Amino acid sequence: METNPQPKPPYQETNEDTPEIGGGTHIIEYWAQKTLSPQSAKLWKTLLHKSACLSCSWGTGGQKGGFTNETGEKLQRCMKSVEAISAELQPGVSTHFFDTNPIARLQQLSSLEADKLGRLSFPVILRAGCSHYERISWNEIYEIATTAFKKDPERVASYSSGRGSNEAAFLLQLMMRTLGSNNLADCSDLCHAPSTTALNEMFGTNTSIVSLESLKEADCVVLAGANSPSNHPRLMNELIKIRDKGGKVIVINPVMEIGLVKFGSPAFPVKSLIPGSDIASLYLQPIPGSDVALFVGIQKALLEQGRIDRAFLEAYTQGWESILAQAQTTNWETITTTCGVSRTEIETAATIIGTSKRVVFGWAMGITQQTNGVDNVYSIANTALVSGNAGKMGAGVMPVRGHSNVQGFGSMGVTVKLKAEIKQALEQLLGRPLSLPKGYHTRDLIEAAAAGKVDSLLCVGGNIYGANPDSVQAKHALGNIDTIIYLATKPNIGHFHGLAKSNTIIIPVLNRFEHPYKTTTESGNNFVRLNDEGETHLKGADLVAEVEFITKLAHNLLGEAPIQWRKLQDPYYVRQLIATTIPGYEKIATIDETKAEFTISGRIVTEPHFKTPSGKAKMFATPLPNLTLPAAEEFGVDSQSVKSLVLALMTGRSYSQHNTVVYKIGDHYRGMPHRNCILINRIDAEKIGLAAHDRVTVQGDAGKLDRVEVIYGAVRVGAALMFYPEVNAIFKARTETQTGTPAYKRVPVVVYR
Ligand SMILES: Nc1nc2c(c(=O)[nH]1)N[C@H]1C(S)=C(S)[C@@H](COP(=O)(O)OP(=O)(O)OC[C@H]3O[C@@H](n4cnc5c(=O)[nH]c(N)nc54)[C@H](O)[C@@H]3O)O[C@H]1N2
Ligand SMILES: Nc1nc2c(c(=O)[nH]1)N[C@H]1C(S)=C(S)[C@@H](COP(=O)(O)OP(=O)(O)OC[C@H]3O[C@@H](n4cnc5c(=O)[nH]c(N)nc54)[C@H](O)[C@@H]3O)O[C@H]1N2
Ligand code: SF4
Ligand SMILES: [Mo]
Repeated sequence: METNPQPKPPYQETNEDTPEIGGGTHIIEYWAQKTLSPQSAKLWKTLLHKSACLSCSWGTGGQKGGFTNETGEKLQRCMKSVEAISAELQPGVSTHFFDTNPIARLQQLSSLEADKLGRLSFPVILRAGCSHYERISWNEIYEIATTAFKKDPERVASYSSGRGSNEAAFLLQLMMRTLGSNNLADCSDLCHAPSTTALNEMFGTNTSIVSLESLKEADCVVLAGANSPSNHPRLMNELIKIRDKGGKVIVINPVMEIGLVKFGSPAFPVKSLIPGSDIASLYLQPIPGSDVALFVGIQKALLEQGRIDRAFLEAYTQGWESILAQAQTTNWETITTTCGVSRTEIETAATIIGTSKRVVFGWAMGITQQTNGVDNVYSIANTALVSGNAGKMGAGVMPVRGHSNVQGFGSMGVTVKLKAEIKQALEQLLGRPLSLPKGYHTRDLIEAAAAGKVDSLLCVGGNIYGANPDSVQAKHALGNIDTIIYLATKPNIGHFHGLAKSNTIIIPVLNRFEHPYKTTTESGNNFVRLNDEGETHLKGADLVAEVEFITKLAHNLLGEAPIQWRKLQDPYYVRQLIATTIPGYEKIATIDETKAEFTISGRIVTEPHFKTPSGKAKMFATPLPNLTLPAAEEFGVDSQSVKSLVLALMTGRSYSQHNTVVYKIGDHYRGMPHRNCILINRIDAEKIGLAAHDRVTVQGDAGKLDRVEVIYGAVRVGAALMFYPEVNAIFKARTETQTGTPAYKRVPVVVYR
């Protein structure tokens, strides 16, 4: 077994093109270039607008100004936010564009090219048998949409992406549920659904139990499966401050991400920006998909070191006996061969955790996008509990969430797993019982559509085509749906490949800083932001607000009783409904007057009393995963005649994209010059005689990509990394057993020349 002893990891391979630190002056150059460009006046206006950042769930912005975080600190706006805003400030797509470009040509566009077309500015339709999208009137849109959603409620569905507002999300689920449909697929199904499920079982809450304020009191953070320097840049400021005060950061990631080793933050221009601040005190590089083994190992080492907090377990938790028994009986050999991390390293991690006073455990997609994602989260939370790190300030479990308002969508009930309390409140509102069918989450929706069971689909944002595995299947499945309506700000490849059988409609919408009224959003730290009114730069464009579209459609479908949909066109009234139906959201009722942004009540846990029926945290044992990879022959490659390598491929984001939207083709920090690259370890490459920059074929179980450039990187032996959405073309969905989340972070592939 190739293990990875600190302090000199063998996997710290870099190439000549990678910088020495993450962040750094590169960020400032980008800021300068954007903020001094012709677009700069609009950009600054938007940055200063009182609304939550469009990009990630860290939740910067809001009423105290665009640069403020949830504890009121300034200088918290990162470059990713500028990237997102700049894209939204592009000019509109011209009226002639769709007339002159047939769908066949649009299908040639890359994700970057599709986004660069500009803002969608008028509604268009692609009718069955036609070669071009054409402009469509609002009357016809509502006619088609009303007919489409009058169908059997089990055959209609929605998909959403957490970009919109709480108000739009609430209305979407209210409309669908009033119709009798529970088919509320959401991007969180592809993302943090395993966190939601696991946290709910263990703690009786779906979200982080740590606030930003509480994180600041930690003296140790364990960050697993998260590339935060790129995806949640302002979390880095907190890690820098924790290191500065003598605290520790343990990073768990098969890839040595440079920004998690050293990060130069503009928030500390003198001491951090240029030299860079140390982030990881300990960097562990497990085999992809093996985190359960690593965390069971940490539990075992805590046990052996006498650092289990038994008093805490006995008083505040249930099921701890089986966790300790598992740690005791699982032998070291099994643990280290499963996760590929040495016993010494695991023991070092345990010592750091066991000797710290307050530890926060954070994680993202490396943990959830696995077939055992729920177990992964259990194993992290078990480790927190056995070390007494929950139910006090400065400690706890913190899923680092995705889209800027994805958590708000879940809170509003956009999920197939509706909370009993919300269901009851909705029943009261409707004055009748709701008998809800099981409902399709995103993967079930794709499967149901492929089987011809879906007639109509409303997509509130996102790119359901590009985000799903097996692009051929996704295209075929969407092609079986009669009517698809996309509400979107900008064109994406899904609008050109995810085409319905009869009518595909793209409706251009206002974004967060353009609405004619106030809206709200919820951050990953459970903080509700109020977004002020704004206006769009797209003069003369024909845009609609999501709230307006949904309420008009709902009115056509459902009339004015018992819900007065037309009144709900003013989101003020939606907030009144949210206040009475969504637990913890009471304060939203008065937010228009008070302007007081707030932490949702009942979410942050600083006392060892949990929201489970017994008040105790419930622990679940976590079987170690069996992580074999198929032989090359199983991909149809003859390993006798072709030199090949089977690897566990992690698929994710480059440093310059937001999900399926690519902003720049290269990844500066990983030294990957374009999208068609594979990051692998030199040791693996040399096994089959490959040199850096050679071109290879990467093949999965659904297809292959050719002429992929080999990039040597600090990724552990046996693993590799590539970018989505492009790589979604080559593999079928293997999914998390409880939530259907695709295992995007452990895709078996074969690599050959
Ligand atoms: N700029 C920017 N910000 C974003 C996004 C974006 O695309 N761009 N997307 C938003 C969304 S929706 C989300 S969900 C988040 C995503 O945020 P992240 O989860 O940080 O994003 P990923 O690129 O999926 O990277 C996950 C990390 O997991 C590691 N990893 C892979 N497999 C394993 C494993 O088996 N174990 C462990 N421990 N680690 C593993 C990878 O090496 C990588 O560093 O970011 C949000 N913020
Ligand atoms: N292989 C692989 N696949 C993955 C992942 C992975 O790590 N690897 N990650 C998964 C994850 S975590 C996620 S969250 C999904 C992301 O999946 P989605 O959320 O479905 O996709 P996005 O790329 O975020 O959607 C981008 C589009 O949203 C629209 N949009 C932007 N702002 C707004 C707005 O304000 N309103 C409306 N209505 N539309 C707007 C724009 O048209 C833009 O093109 O991808 C998943 N797919
Ligand atoms: S950390 Fe996230 S929320 Fe904060 S400014 Fe950056 S992208 Fe926006
Ligand atoms: Mo996500």
